[in-house]
Amino acid sequence: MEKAPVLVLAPLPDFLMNPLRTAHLCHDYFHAEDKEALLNEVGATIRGITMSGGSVSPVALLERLPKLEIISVFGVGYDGVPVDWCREHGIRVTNTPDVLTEDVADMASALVLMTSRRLIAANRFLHAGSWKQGPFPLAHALHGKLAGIVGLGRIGKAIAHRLEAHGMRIAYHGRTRQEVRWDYFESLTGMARVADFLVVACPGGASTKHLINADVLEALGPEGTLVNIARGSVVDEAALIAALQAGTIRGAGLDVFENEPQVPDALMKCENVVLTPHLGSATHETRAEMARLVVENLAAHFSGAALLTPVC
Ligand code: NAP
Ligand code: 8YV
Repeated sequence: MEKAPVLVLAPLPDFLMNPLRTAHLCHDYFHAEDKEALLNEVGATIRGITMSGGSVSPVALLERLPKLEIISVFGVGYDGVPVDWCREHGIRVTNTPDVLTEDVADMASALVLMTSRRLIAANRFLHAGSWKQGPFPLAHALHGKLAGIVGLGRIGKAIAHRLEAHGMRIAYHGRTRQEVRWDYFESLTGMARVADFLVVACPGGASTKHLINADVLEALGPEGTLVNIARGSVVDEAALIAALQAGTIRGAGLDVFENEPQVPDALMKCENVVLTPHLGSATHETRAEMARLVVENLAAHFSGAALLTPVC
């Protein structure tokens, strides 16, 4: 059978690219020096796209691919895909839900622990030999504190369970109230006002852009900490930096940033932050499962079978 031509929009690991290359005719758009020449050469033949959760497939690019049938995202977040446009044009979209939930929730709860107990600063303190001069300053307890989850979906719920195990109280904000035991806040600012930790776990994209703005950060207040494992676009990064510098919030634990892999110097210079380079799902086990879903979704589509994890 002839291999279907697939355009690769992101740098993807070998354990994903190897099976993709075996099954399809892969064209590396991400690394192509002359992207225009590549599109002119193969654009009219392309039937599939693969990309990561953090990458983008703009309409202007998709319009150059008249035979495109499917976009298979290596990630659960598909805010980089114009899903409504794809639906209108009969293009299928798949993602990798569930298999990464536990790892991403682990990362969120690690950021909560690391910010509350100031583990990075403590590690630096010990390595600098400062312990001999005196003890590291006291940090803050988690038990009894309130974690407000923004976006109580698959990952948000897994975070809530972990933070409960640390003795924290849980509340959540989203567009809809759910049948759960935790308190619902229709108002995000209202939840921020009472929360000790605001943990962001909603999707990215236009509808959540800068949901965490200066007003929400002001409501979180000087004893509050922001943790974001969702998307950088959800947080107004300039407002966050201003709040961290002024001490109008206590700290932040961030796995995602507005303009990855660029992280503003001003943010990196803040003492009260823990920053990780988008590592939520970055374990051997989970990335292998994500890769399997990408490969199997494409295989299912091109063999006429039902998609495993369709978005549309
Ligand atoms: P999910 O199950 O679809 O949950 C998303 C939740 O967000 C839902 O509960 C939804 O509830 C809520 N939500 C949607 N729009 C909202 C809004 N405007 N305001 C507040 N809440 C809103 O998705 P998931 O599997 O948990 O994944 C969540 C996100 O995590 C992904 O989209 C991705 O961006 C991010 N992620 C990051 C990493 C990483 O490596 N850091 C890894 C995986 C995923 P309502 O519909 O009731 O509002
Ligand atoms: C990945 C993610 O880092 O699933 C998502 O939405 O952001 C992450 O799991 C990414 O998609 C792989 O590059």
